[in-house]
Amino acid sequence: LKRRGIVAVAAIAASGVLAGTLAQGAPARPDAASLKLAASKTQLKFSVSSLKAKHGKVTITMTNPSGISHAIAVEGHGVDKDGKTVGKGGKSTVTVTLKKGKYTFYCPVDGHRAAGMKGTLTVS
Ligand SMILES: [Cu+2]
Repeated sequence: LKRRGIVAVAAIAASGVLAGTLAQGAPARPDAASLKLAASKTQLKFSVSSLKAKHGKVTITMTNPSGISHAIAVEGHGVDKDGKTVGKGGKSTVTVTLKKGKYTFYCPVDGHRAAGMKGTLTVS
């Protein structure tokens, strides 16, 4: 997460768009947030049950180290978007534009959300 954030900030700084803002400190609202999580190797769970992001464009990437296929999806406030379903070693990514509020991230594979493969994404 940290490394990606630095890369994103560096890219923005290189573009010069937010160079002035960055000179005064971290921008209050970065252009895009990049969140990462993983599926559990052994259970129908994610590595985290909550995520936070600033409003705007948010990308969530899930890595799947398990032998069961999983995906990442986001739902709430009229948003409902699924990433692709991936097997062991794969990555599922979803990019959404979110307003402030609470959303649910979950695995859209049949039965997985009900089994506990879900969490809360709080957007501020
Ligand atoms: Cu799943």
